[in-house]
Amino acid sequence: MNVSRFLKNVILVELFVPVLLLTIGIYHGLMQVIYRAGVIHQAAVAKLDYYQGLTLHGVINAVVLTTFFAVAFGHATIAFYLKKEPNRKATMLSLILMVVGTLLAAAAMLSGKASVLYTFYPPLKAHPAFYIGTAMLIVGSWVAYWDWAVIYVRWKRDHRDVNTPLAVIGTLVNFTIWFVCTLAVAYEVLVLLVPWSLGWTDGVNVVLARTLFWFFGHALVYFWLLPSYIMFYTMLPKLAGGKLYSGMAGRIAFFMFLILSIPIGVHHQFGDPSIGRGIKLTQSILTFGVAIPSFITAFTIAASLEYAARLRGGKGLYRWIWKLPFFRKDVFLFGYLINGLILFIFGGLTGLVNASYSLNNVVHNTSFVPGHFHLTVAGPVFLAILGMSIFLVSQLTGKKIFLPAINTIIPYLWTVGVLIFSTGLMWGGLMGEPRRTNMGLTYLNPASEQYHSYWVISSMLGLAGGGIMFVAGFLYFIVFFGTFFRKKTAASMIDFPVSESLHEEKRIPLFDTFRPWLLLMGIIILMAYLPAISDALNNTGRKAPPYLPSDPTPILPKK
Ligand code: HAS
Repeated sequence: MNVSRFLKNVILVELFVPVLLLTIGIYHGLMQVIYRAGVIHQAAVAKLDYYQGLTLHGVINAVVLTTFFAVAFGHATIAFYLKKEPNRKATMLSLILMVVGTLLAAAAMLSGKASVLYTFYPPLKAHPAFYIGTAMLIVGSWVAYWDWAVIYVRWKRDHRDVNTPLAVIGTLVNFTIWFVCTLAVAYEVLVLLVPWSLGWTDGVNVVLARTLFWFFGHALVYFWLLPSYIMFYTMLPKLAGGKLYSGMAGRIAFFMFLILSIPIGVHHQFGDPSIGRGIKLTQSILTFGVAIPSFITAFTIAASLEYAARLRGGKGLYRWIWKLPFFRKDVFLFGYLINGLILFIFGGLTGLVNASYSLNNVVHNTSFVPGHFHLTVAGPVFLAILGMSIFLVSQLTGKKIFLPAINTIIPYLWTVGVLIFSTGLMWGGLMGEPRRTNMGLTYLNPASEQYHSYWVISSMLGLAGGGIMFVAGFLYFIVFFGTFFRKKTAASMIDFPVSESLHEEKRIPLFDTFRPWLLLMGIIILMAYLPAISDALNNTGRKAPPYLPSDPTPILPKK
């Protein structure tokens, strides 16, 4: 499909800006493992301290990159499937808000005035520019979503009896989850944090702020994940040379995410004494519910891959796997997506450990948690972003991929790195290794009284894995920027691989409409969150004194 110059440029900017920032994000990923393994015993390197680096790493990699990518991929998906480009004014407004917001937040972080990590829990306090910038980034992504919703409603009016393409359902489900969950964080930022940060109010209800954050925070992870799911369902079977085993399974999975992604955020607050046990148990059970669409996806995609491999002559119970196109340069996207799926098997299993109300007590706030989330967000999410960004840049600029052989091995190298890294973190976590801690200053500093030899081997594994991930990330930058800046050889276009369905499935209108699902979503959210918010308002306890991220003791008022 041909795309206008306008849309092409917008998508390219939305890929280029976050990938440029990602160079900072990845550098700070490497610094994290170096600090934590006790290789250096300093609070800062090159005038950037540990918590400033961790904030840059989390915000750039997990918030900026993912949001820009979701919007860029959404523009491409809506235009490709509904054959309608987005409204230019809305798209420009969205882009400007996102870029200016990101620059504001980046300035606050780089100047050291917002070392509050990506969760920005009060009583850690950031400069107002950090909160305002993040809010602008989010509002910019809403503008794109509203415009796609209008395009979809008009398209549907003319195609009442035609199934909406699965990729469009996935995109709209994803941004609906995003819109609803970001309302809570917008309230937290605009009503609680910005006035507090400006000095207009002298205290914050910390429990309420955290509850509003996690209303957003866990749904956020599905906002990261669903673009990858769109690729797994609509592209991977085709890339493998086969068909999608069931399109209906994909629809069911997306609508299940719509109703279950938000009302589970309290599973991040199992250790929070202000929230009642009944609510925690309810949200723990709902969390097991949100794993169901991923199990559906696992079986559907595995069946689709087996079908493709058998078409290529694959035999045996498992031997067919070797017929899949793992290292073919022309379908390099396959390598990025399949590696993401393999990592997600372990990411999903460790998520289920976290979700268990009782087991969570063992792993909460230990390095087990980053072990889990690097198998998810640095797994299927990040690999799909890397692969698709190279795919889109090559197609939109009409340029051949730079170093295609290197491009093919990047996802494998990354996967080996993540597996080693996460094993180290999770192993250490089970031995009590804390997360978010510069262990080089204390626990892994032989000169410190707090030296703790238990975590030497696990953190060394983390360092080895992190080093491999850094090399893979570096190679990705070479391929991405190399492709971006080479000579054009073809016309600009978007031509996604499109998987056909293996079976002819009857159209069921319930799985091609949003209304009943939105209603159900609202009911479940109210049931799960009204009691949690009530507890957060009523069991606040004393106001917490302010803290610095580098010191676990409060900053006491001067006498
Ligand atoms: Fe999580 C903490 C529970 C999924 C990200 N999670 C986090 C944090 C992040 C994160 C960032 O209940 C830390 C937040 C912080 O800073 O404090 N998570 C879950 C559960 C799932 C889950 C139950 N998480 C994700 C995803 C993420 C993500 C996805 C990012 C994208 N998580 C938790 C909990 C905590 C938590 C607690 C709080 C811990 C604490 O105490 O602080 C589920 O959605 C997982 C379901 C997934 C599956 C896997 C299905 C497998 C598939 C692959 C199939 C493979 C194939 C390949 C087909 C059941 C789909 C075949 C291969 C061939 C070669 C043929």
